[in-house]
Amino acid sequence: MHNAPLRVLVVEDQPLLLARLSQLLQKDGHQVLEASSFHQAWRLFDEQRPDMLLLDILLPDGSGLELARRIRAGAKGPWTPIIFVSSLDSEADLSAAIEAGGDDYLVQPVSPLVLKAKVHAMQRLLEARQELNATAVALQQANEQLSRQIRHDPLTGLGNRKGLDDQLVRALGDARREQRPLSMILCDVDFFKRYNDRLGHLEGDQCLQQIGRILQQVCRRPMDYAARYGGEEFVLLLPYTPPEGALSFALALLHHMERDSLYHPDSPVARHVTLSGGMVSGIPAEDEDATVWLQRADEALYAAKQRGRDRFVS
Ligand code: GH3
Ligand code: MG
Ligand code: MG
Ligand code: MG
Repeated sequence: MHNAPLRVLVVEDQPLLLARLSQLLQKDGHQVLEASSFHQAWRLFDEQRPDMLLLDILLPDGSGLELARRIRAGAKGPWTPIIFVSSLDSEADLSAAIEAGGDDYLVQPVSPLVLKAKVHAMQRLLEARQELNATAVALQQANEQLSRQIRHDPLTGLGNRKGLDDQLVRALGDARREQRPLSMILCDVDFFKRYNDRLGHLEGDQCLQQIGRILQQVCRRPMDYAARYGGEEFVLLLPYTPPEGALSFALALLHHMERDSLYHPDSPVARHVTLSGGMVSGIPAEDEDATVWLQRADEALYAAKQRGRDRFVS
């Protein structure tokens, strides 16, 4: 329990009572703001956002009950404890004050000991609430991090299958709504089993990482999306890209692979690691969903493999 000093707004129209309450609070280390009318109190509350209120009921220009209701109605900011302090002592007054939004009620003349204990009780509640808020913020951050992680491939830093699935559904919807073309390229590493067999799985992983970097270089526009779809399969999603655009993407990719991909010790088609790819482009029709597009890309990829690999087919 820290009992950190609070900024307390004391609302009381009788100068002697106001001075006494302020004194008691200051003696316990709190900082006091003073108001002697409804309107002054509201203005101070609005401007200063105190941590707590000691609130009189009968004020020359309004009722403390109304002030409490107004504070509770504008409950955007953090919760502010309100302790009513009044010489009114009937059950009806007490219950009306609590119903208006008060958290506690003290009858004048106030006992210094009781006031101190009541303020401590409110401090405990304030601290519990702060802890809850901190937990909620931490939880939300953990949630955001998790939802990023589940769409992310740790090996290459690209999106993963889940990320691609989400992105593809969104991109198909956007393209259909805006009637603008979308392109998708499904790539598969050629003879990758041989690469692993000759150089080992670790080298294989590094090769996949290098391909990931090449794909990121090729995807220069912010809306382009690259994912590792499976073991040695990758997908590029290219919004606003007609078939000709996808083709020049594929050519750029072939060029980058030739220049930057790793040496393949056992490939019948080239000295470097190569990709084959299947391309799908166009404005998606109503009945074309993600599965249909992936199927078409897979068929084109199969054709690229059949025709000798190290090429892209649409
Ligand atoms: P093709 O040209 O027909 O695509 O031949 P391929 O050898 O690439 O195809 P195949 O599907 O026979 O083999 C794919 C290989 O990819 C098998 C597997 O060992 C390797 N592979 C898949 N995921 C990973 C991975 O995460 N790391 C490594 N190092 N290898 C992987
Ligand atoms: Mg009064
Ligand atoms: Mg494969
Ligand atoms: Mg392969």
